[in-house]
Amino acid sequence: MDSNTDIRDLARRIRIHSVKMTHRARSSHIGGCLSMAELLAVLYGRILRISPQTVDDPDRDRMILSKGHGCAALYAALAECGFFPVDWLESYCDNGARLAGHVTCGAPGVEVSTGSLGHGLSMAGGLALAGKRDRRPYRVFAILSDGECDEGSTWEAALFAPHHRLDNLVAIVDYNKIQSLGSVKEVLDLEPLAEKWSAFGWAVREIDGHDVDAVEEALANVPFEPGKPSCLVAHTVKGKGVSFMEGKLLWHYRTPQNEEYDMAIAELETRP
Ligand SMILES: Cc1ncc(C[n+]2csc(CCOP(=O)(O)OP(=O)(O)O)c2C)c(N)n1
Repeated sequence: MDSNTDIRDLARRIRIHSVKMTHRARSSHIGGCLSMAELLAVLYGRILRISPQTVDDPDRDRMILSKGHGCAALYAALAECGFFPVDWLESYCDNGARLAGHVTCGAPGVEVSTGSLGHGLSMAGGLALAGKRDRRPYRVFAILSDGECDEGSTWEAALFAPHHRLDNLVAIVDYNKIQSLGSVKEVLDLEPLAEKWSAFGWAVREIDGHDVDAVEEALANVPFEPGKPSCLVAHTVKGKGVSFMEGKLLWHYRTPQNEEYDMAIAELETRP
């Protein structure tokens, strides 16, 4: 058993919960939950200096899921890591439940509400600047979607962070190449994406976002350069882990139903 078997298993459980939650709630966004399972597993399992006991500690690391429509995966990661009971996941999207259909403050471990895309990096930059000014040791991580890299507010934050030398800030782009109504290439091509972040003054690394060893090695070594914010461009596959969802635009909005649900769960439970 290699050292990251537990993290791969956490990623698998995040995927299984996400499929179950999306099916039960008849909701959307399963593809973008599945693409970032390893990113969340490595962050919560290995990297973040936060635990259920330190959610209010001023020195805790902050993690902002800027692509807030992927909340099922975040809630699953938090539940699996003990921030709240796993059975809360069954109330996902219920009227009045704490686990609403976009990331919502109120669930233990959630820092800020997100879901209106394009705001997460600005909030993360503000928290990182406050940390520097208050001489606090915490780091701020933000997971962005590639769709958010079409938004002006993201690039405003991208300008701001190097200007303030925020080397306590890490942007992780879940680069799954598919948005809600088309591929990134068709909607608004981002290439060369890593070079763009680099030109804005970030220290950038590119990895396979499903390779937990590579994700851990990168995130354990932030800042990538002293004095600069770090950007990790994580190449991922939308729908990863469920073969009939992988790379398919359909699974941005479609709810897995009946036999689709059974097939997805069976594959996630048995695939190595
Ligand atoms: C400001 C804003 N505009 C539109 C939407 C509706 N919306 C939900 S998800 C999405 C895009 C999905 O693609 P991407 O952002 O790349 O996410 P991922 O593929 O990682 O799920 C859009 C436009 C939104 N949530 N916020």
